[in-house]
Parts: sequence; structure tokens; C-alpha cells
Amino acid sequence: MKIKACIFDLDGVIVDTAKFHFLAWKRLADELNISFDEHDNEQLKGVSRTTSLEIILRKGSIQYSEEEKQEMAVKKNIWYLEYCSTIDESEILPGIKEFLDELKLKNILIGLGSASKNALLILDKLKLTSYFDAIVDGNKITEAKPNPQVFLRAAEELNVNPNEAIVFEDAEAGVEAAIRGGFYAIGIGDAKILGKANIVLRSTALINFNLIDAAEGK
Ligand code: B16
Ligand code: MG
Repeated sequence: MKIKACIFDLDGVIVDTAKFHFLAWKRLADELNISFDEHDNEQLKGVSRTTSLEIILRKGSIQYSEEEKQEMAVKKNIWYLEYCSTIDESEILPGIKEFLDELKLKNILIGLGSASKNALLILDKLKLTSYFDAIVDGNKITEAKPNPQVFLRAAEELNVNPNEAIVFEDAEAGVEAAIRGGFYAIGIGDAKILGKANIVLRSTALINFNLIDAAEGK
């Protein structure tokens, strides 16, 4: 099958905003006296803001009202955006810019499939927005990863079938979403966590055009 599009997750694939999500959630968890570490943070990758909050609150023993939870989510996002304020092109993960340039040159469509409601702002800060033929973020979807909706919507906007597209993902929930949607999934990170992907790369620095040939079964 000919690959016509590559769809990228944002946090952890294009830029390491996961560290800022962690700092902001950690600050909230500390305030609530809930223990929360890097290991717990793995479960938050790729999932929505509200689900992330639920996962953290489940680690504590207090029940909060919807209004209180809403306030917590808003507060976390304000802190997250503060941490992100210094982001610029230097934060693009290794090899990504070069790969996007090569995709453009070879007329392969480029899509974004991110759970983040801040995706547009981050892409703008990275000066990458103009590369994307379709951008699907947390504002456009109703079902969070591992539901494949975000990637299916991106494929629809790009006018390609899932089996004509590669999804790049760093989260377990994201890899599962890609596979469930019928995409070729390339995991970025730990093969023990991303085992369901078709291929797992330790770092974005290892992304190259040969992967397209592999996905096409050449
Ligand atoms: P926001 P991705 C996801 O982005 C993050 O991995 C996840 O940790 C975060 O909770 C989610 O976006 C929502 O982000 O609070 O900015 O709307 O990895 O799907 O690009
Ligand atoms: Mg991610």
C-alpha cells in the first residue's frame, strides 16, 4: 500500500511538552497532598486534560465537586502555559524538522493528531504550523485516545484511508488508537510500553524516510 500521509502526535513526538505537563500536574498534586511521580505521569501521556485530572485525583482520598475539578484543570493549564511561554524552534525534537522538509519535498501529506487543546499555540511557537495540511487537536474531538477518533478525523481531512497513513506516537494510548484505527503505527520511546506499535524507535532522531518504505512493505 502506498503511503500518502504521515500524522504526528504533538507532545512527545514534535516537542517535549510532556515535561511541562508533568511540572504543572506535579504542582497541583503537591498542593492537594497527592503523591505523583514520573512513573504515574506515563498514564497521563496522550489522554485528555480532564482524564489526566481524574487519574491524579484517584490517587488521593478526597472527592471533589465538578466545579472544584474545573477550577483545578484551569489552574493546571495556566501553569502549563506559563512553563510553555519560553518554547521556541530550538525545542523541536531531533530530526523532526528535517523529516517534515523531506515529506513536503516528496509530496507526502502532513497531519497533526493531538489530544491537546493548546496544540495550535505550541505549533505556532515552533513555527511549524504551515507544514500541516490538516490539524486535529483536542478542540475538534469528543473521544480521547485510545479511541482512534483524532487520527481518523485527520485522515478524513487529508482525504486518505487509514492504511495509507503512518501515525507517529509516544504514548501507549496513542499507539493503541492508531492501531485500532487501522493505521501503521510508529512508536517513539520505550518498546516495553509501546509494544503494540508496528515499529518502535528510541528517539525521534532515528526517524527517516526508510520507514516509509518499511510501512509500504518494500
Ligand atoms: P492540554 P498529545 C496530550 O497531547 C498530552 O500528551 C497529554 O499529556 C495532555 O493531557 C493532553 O495532550 C491534553 O493537553 O491540557 O494541552 O489540552 O500527546 O496528544 O499531543
Ligand atoms: Mg504524545
